[in-house]
Amino acid sequence: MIELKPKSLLAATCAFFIIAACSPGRTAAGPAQRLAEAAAAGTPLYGHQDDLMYGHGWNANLDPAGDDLTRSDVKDACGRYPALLGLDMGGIELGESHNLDGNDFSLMRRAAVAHFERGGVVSLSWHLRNPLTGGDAWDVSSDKAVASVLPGGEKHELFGQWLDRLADWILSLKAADGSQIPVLFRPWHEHSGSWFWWGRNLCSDEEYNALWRMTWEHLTVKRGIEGLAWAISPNYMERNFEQWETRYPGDAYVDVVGLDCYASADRDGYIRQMHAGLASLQRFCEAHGKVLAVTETGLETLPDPVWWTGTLSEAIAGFPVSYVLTWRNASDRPTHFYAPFAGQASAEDFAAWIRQDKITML
Ligand code: BMA
Repeated sequence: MIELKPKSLLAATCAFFIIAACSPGRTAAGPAQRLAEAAAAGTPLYGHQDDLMYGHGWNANLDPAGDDLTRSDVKDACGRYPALLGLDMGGIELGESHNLDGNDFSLMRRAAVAHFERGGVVSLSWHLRNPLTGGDAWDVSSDKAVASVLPGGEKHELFGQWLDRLADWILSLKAADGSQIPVLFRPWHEHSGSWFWWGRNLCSDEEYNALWRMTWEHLTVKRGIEGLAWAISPNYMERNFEQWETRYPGDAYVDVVGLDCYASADRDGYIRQMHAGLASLQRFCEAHGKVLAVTETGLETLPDPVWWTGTLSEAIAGFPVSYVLTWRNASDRPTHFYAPFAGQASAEDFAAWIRQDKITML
């Protein structure tokens, strides 16, 4: 959260110069301010999920201690790292050593630190287990899961432990100078759909909003995590997309409002959905003073060699988006990737898009 109250401006300005002078490789601004500036300047950050963890046919987790976190499919393709690194915390709640996609949490910590020290923004999503059924995030067999973790619910205490494990990991993200690394947190995502246990048909408006506020209170107030910015990301829906707006915890709990919307072979359909979704969220952001983003998108397997300049560029043109994140390049599934790698069909076009649309990279 950023709060620019006049009385704190002088202190904030002094802090900025002190920190900036000490840390030439990165900016002092937290993620929310950094993203707001990128949106205003028309220079969105490019983000890639799990970029430093693994890629098409390689995996840093196979030698976590020996890995120096310099490899990236995107860097291999265009010579530069994404400016935003997406990581997923799914599995931390159970105290597991690896997340749901096989990432070693210790290596993820090193990746987050390395990315921050290079000048990047770190964003955390959370595909956490279903606390009521013991199933995964996609287990929608009960519509009582959200209610069960709220105060008075049978899993409330357990969920407090889950939040503490998450908080412990975030609090362990320390820069070289010992300061807390500020991150963007994007929980309870795609809540306009009904495929996660916190989705539309699985809880009421009140329950969803209470879940968000409880998460916020726990991490920000109880555990005192500094510099945490919060992103909410409804998935695009053809019908009644604006329904998501009743599942919004309030302006005090959110910094970034982003769209999750994936492409398909239907280019025009994707562009139409992106335009409709972003126009709606842009209105919302303007009314609520929030920062707009494309929190998840991409075309799986990137078969279109000019997808970046020919489709994505048109899909976001004219919208003040602060960042655009494409999903992960799985190391163990040859057709599950959303970013170019060296020699991939769209690699040259990706580099052209970066230049053409003034996309921020590292
Ligand atoms: C999905 C897929 C899954 C993955 C999940 C969480 O979209 O990539 O394979 O487990 O995201 O990262």
